Amino acid sequence: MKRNSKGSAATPAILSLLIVLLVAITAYVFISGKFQAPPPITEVGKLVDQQYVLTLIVTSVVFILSQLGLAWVIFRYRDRGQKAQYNHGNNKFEAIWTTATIVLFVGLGLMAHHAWAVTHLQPAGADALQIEVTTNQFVFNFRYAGPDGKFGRLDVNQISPENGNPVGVDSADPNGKDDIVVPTLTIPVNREIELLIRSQDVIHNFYVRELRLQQDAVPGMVIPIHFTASQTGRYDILCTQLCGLGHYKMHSFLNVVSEQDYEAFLKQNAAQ
Ligand SMILES: [Cu+2]
Repeated sequence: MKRNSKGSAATPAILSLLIVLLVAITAYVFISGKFQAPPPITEVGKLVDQQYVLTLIVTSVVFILSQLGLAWVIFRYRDRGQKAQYNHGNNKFEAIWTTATIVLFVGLGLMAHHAWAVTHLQPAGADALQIEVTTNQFVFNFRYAGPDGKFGRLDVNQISPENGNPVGVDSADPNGKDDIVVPTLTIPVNREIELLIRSQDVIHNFYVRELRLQQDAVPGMVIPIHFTASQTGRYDILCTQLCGLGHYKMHSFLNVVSEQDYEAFLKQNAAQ
């Protein structure tokens, strides 16, 4: 069918402006800094943030240019009654943007490798303070080895929150007599901590925003993570796996305290 009539300029103009507006709102959300995560309290957390900002800058440039390009093309090539033109692609352009994308993503991945490796590939130091984290619907429990430095054996048949033994420390094991089990995590500042993460039922998660660390707790596995917090304070521990109806209230606290306060915490709980 032959057409000579021009299409309305208002439709492409509105669509182009809408795209520009959405780009501006998206940019504002990030640039305003109103939705930022709280500052990190570990060196690794700072590396993670640097990587995040770098990735955000690179992807923002691509996002903004491509969306503004789209807005321009929509208006520039609107229906003026002309014959529509098209082509079957351009191998040169295909090669350029595919290569650019590969270089960009592989490059960002390589740059992030250090932050990932120190957390996930390197084990904790030999003198790291070990604390066991046990999750179940819908609580966290933290176990310290006590003065002997040894965790007692666990026995599933002895799990009994009602009798003060939520993780099931075996009463027959002398190593377990001095173990401390508490519902909040207290750690000394500037000391490497290794958490041994377990679950008694379904998949849960240990997440502390300020540590920039998130690790699933998987039944049947003991998963280690390690970090060194360099700032005292009280931080939220959240479960970020939808683990059941009570998931929304599965929550605890990480208290990062001075060495003296940590000793006092151990004494206070050992006495009980
Ligand atoms: Cu959970």
